Amino acid sequence: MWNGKKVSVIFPTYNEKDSIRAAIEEFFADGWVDEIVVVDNNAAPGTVEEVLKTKARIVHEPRQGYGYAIQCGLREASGDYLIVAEPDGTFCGKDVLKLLAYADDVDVVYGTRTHREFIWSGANMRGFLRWGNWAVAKLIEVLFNTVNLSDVGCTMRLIRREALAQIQQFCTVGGSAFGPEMMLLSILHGLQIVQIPLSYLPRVGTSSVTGNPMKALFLGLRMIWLILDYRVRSLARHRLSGRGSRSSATGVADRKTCRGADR
Ligand SMILES: Nc1nc2c(ncn2[C@@H]2O[C@H](COP(=O)(O)OP(=O)(O)O)[C@@H](O)[C@H]2O)c(=O)[nH]1
Ligand SMILES: [Mg+2]
Repeated sequence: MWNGKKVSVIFPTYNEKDSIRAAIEEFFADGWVDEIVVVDNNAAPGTVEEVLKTKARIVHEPRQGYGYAIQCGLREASGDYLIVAEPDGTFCGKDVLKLLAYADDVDVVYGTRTHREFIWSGANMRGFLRWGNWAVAKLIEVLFNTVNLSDVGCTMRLIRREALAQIQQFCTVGGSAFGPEMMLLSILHGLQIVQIPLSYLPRVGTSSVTGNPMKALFLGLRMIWLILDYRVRSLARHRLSGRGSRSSATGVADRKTCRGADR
């Protein structure tokens, strides 16, 4: 509980059998988190048994993919503040407090993993991955004339329930590019956002996404395509709807009234 608001954490799980129990216990440890919803996305054998040893609730998402898992978790969680993270040891439970500290002021608090001081020794956030995430985030920042962004792939974030209600129906991405889609939707819908540095630690077990450089490259290209697609479509809709004025926050249309993001 934070300032009278119920706090939920959503953990998708696919290949985190050896870290998920410790992650759940760590995220509950400081007392801010009221509920953890684990989304079993056809997870590795033994994962469910590990979760059953904790206070977390399990739901199952049969459609394979990070985006489907998160969308399921966001539907199932009952909190006022909804925190998405990963149970693979890369994020710290104590960083929940960093997100909550901004949650009373903005609608969505995104994490970033590209600040050198917060990248732990051995974490998979060096060289190409770090600068690639930074560059694609800058692409969003420039194309959408939005707030300072420095990471497009950080999966730890907080969204307020009312803010989620504005964008939830427009989510389309079932795979790993769901994170940037949520970011684009929040910008286009005029939500107030901020991005803050979070600690990034070495992963427990094998990464099935950015652990492979070729997979990471293709995911980066997919994200760039998504960003350009959203930019072109939202400008076209804006033009067709005849709105001439630009919002200082989004550069697209009036805040709170823009529905140009549905695809
Ligand atoms: N690869 C993969 N990850 C999934 C899937 N569904 C949910 N996830 C979650 O996506 C997150 C990212 O995967 P991970 O292997 O840690 O990749 P990394 O964060 O890029 O190293 C993890 O929390 C997984 O549990 C899926 O179908 N495939
Ligand atoms: Mg991970």
